[in-house]
Formats: sequence, structure tokens, C-alpha cells
Amino acid sequence: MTILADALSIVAERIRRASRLTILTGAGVSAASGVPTFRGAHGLWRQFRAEDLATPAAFARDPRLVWEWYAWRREQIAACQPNPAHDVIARWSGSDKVAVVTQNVDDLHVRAGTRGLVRLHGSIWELLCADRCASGAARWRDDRVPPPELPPRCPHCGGLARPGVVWFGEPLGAHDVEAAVQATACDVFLTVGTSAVVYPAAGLMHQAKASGAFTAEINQEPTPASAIVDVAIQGGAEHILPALDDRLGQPRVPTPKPYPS
Ligand code: BJW
Ligand code: ZN
Repeated sequence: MTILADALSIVAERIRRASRLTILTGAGVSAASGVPTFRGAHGLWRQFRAEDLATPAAFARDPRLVWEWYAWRREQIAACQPNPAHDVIARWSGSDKVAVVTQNVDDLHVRAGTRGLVRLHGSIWELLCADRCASGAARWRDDRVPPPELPPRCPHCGGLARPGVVWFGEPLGAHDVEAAVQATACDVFLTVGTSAVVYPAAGLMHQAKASGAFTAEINQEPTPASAIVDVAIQGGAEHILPALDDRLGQPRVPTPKPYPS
């Protein structure tokens, strides 16, 4: 057996025996769908890094620039489809023993049919009032590509609208954090396609490990988590998750419906 086959068998066996499996995903899960990741060579938009644009200060300084970045990303994501990694996670999520927590704002997990998804960093398809006026403080969905005006306006007060995502320095949703922390009480914690540098998401694996979970990572390249998890598998999530799924002995894709006669 190769090292990869060994690692897959070990993780599959742990998942098979687990009463609770928690999966934490990041941008790498959507990479095969064509959604750019944040970090690395392909993570740059013009000359900016996520840390330059995904902040309240950047929005206050230049809302149009920040919205141009989001409009560009919304356009790209709208053209993308879930890939086999999303499909496997979606099917696994049909089991009560599986919890899925994502940092992704692209909603590809939602489109793949993932149940009970915790979206730690919000959704790029939702907006809220930048001034948090009474009616605009709750997020609303707006998936128009391109937005009718840039920057978009709050329909309630006419002020600026902002993306319904969590920027650096902002607190995550309390209910989302609570659900994610609860999910660290699991037997197997699988982290997939994340550079594991953004907190508090990156801390979840540590919490799971401290609570006694078996921890595994699937990522294209080594991360700070690689040296800490019990098994680190290097490779594309769109290949590794289906291979893991095969070892669990279930059909990889939903059975195609017969054509109506
Ligand atoms: C593949 C692949 C394939 C490629 N298959 N793999 C503790 C320590 C240090 C700092 C902090 C700390 N606690 C808090 C902080 C500060 C900060 C932080 O973490 N900073 C670090 C960068 C140093 N955190 C925050 O500010 C958070 N807020 C907070 O803590 O608030 C506290 C508070 C409390 C009370 C009052 C006020 C405040 C908020 C963090 C929000 C992050 N937001 C973003 C933007 C979201 C909106 C948007 O999309 O525009 O979230 S930043 C960006 O990074 C985005 C992502 O969700 C997040 C993580 O990125 P991810 O998913 O890991 O992507 P990449 O690109 O980094 O990695 C992809 C990986 O995939 C790579 O490794 C590839 O190799 C791999 N890959 N192809 C498998 N096919
Ligand atoms: Zn408003």
C-alpha cells in the first residue's frame, strides 16, 4: 500500500467507527470549482490581499474599491458549480452524526445540498446596511450579478449596503460560533482546504483535539495544522474526499434518476 492509501484507510476506519464527525472547510474545497482561494499566488486581486480589503477600515476608506472586489468575486462564483468535494460532504451531512462548519462565503455547500451548515464568515450573497439602520441590520439576500449599482444602497435608509460577511476584527455570529464550538465535541474532526491561519476557525481543530477527537487534514499543501493533526493528507479535496468516500463503501454520487419514459 502507498502512504496515501494507508492514510485514507486510517481516516476511513476512524470515520466508520465515529459517533460524531465534524468537517471544517475552507476556500480550497471550492478551488476545483474555479473559485479563487485567498492566499497563495492565485489569491491576489489586483495588488491586494484579503487582509487589505476584508476589513471595516478598508470599506470606510474606499467602499467602491471593496465592492468592486466583491462584485468581481460574485461574478466568478455565479459561474461556478459545486465539485465532487462539495457533493461528498453534502451526502455525508445527511447523517445526524455529521456536522459541517465552513469559512466559505460562496454558498457552494448550500447549492450542493449540505444540511445543517454553519457558515462562520457569512455569505457573499447577502447584504446588510453599513450604518446598521433599524430595518437594514438584518441581512437580506441579493444575488443580482452585477449589482444594479456599485456600491449598492440600503433599501431602508438609502445609506451604503455592505456584503453580509465577517471581516477581520469583526465578531463572528454568536450562534454560529456556539454551534461550531459544540461541534468540536466529536470523535473525528476533519479539516479540509483551509490554510488554518484565520481565527477563531483555525482554533476549532485544536479544541477538538484537546477534547480527545482524532484529527485529520486534507489540503493541497502543508499548513500550520499539518504538524498537529493525527493524519495530514496532501492533495486536492475534490480527489481525496471521493477516495475516502469509496473506502466507506457508499456510492460516490447520488444514484441518477431514470429518464421519465
Ligand atoms: C486546496 C485546494 C484543493 C487549494 N484541495 N486544498 C488569534 C490569533 C491570531 C489572530 C487572531 C486570533 N483571533 C482573532 C485574530 C484576528 C483575525 C485573524 O485570524 N487574523 C489572522 C489572519 C492572523 N481574526 C478575526 O479578525 C476574526 N474576528 C475575530 O476574531 O473577532 C474577535 C472579536 C470579538 C469581539 C468583538 C470584535 C472582534 C474574523 C475573521 C474573518 C475572516 N474573514 C475572511 C473574509 C470573509 C469575507 C470574504 O470572503 O471576503 O474569511 S478572510 C478569509 O480568510 C476568508 C476565509 O474564510 C478565511 C480563511 O481562508 P481559507 O478558507 O483558509 O482560505 P486560504 O486561501 O487561506 O487557504 C486555502 C487553502 O486551500 C490553501 O492552504 C491551499 O493550499 C488549499 N487548497 N486548492 C484542497 N483543490
Ligand atoms: Zn440602512
